[in-house]
Amino acid sequence: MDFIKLELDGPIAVLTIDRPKALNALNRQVLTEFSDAIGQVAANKTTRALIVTGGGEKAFVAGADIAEMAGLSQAESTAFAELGHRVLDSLEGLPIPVIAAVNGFALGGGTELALACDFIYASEKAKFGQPEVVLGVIPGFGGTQRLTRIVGRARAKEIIFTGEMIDAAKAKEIGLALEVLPAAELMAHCKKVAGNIVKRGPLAVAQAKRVIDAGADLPLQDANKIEREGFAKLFGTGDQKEGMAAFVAKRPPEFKGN
Ligand code: DAK
Repeated sequence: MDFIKLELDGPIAVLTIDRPKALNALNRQVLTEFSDAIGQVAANKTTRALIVTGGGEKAFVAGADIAEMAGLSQAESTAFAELGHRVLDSLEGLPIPVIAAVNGFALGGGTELALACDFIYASEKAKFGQPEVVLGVIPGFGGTQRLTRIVGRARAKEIIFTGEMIDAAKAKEIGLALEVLPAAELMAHCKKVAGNIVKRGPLAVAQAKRVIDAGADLPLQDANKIEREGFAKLFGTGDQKEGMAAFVAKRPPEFKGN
């Protein structure tokens, strides 16, 4: 892979979009490599959390590659949008927690990529935005939908209609980023949070993610039914037995994810 670095050792994987000369902009090659990397993460049974970040000092991802998009026909633009959606859907669908470490510009497809992660931590240098209207188009990788679900309809419209960037503090204020860290502390913070998650029951964390996501857009009663089913599925697993036996024996659990 030319533009993706994937560290797969240990329980916390780190995926870096590494095309700093173009501020990590997403062209078809980057998206295709990203897709391959997600496949590798999914296939690696020792990986229990993933951190996604951008290479270099300036950017997380400065959007879809404008130079490549400029020449697309309508049919090619449909294929490009489908590729982007497919990749972000597979990122969002990973059964393990995915943390976005937004270390700089996250514009257009960059904000959309971060939104497909489970949550976002931002460096003080981060800038978010959906500047597609500046280019005469609209968000094409899910931004109109995922951003609206996170920050609400009016705030999403403000961001998308104006195309203006917002800084990390504003992103935190509107619930887009969970925390803002000094740049030098961002990865350590993400690894600390991921480290806490990977100590927990892996089947339980995966089930919690599935249930939260599956229920998010359903009426409460239907969503609660999904929770009840997810809760019941964990009973009888090795992790449930181990977690409860360890509590009773006053020792730390040793989960095996079975
Ligand atoms: N694409 C391609 N190259 C990019 C890029 C991008 N998005 N962003 C930056 N670069 C390149 C620059 O061209 C420059 O290349 P060289 O000139 O050195 O060869 C290099 O990265 C460094 O950038 P700057 O020199 O501009 O750096 P500055 O610090 O001065 O400015 C900036 C940083 C982030 C403010 C600026 O680079 C910028 O405004 N970048 C563009 C941000 C942006 O508008 N991103 C695109 C968002 S729109 C769809 C599918 C997808 C989408 C829409 C529709 N369909 C198919 C329906 C998604 C669209 C988007 O993501």
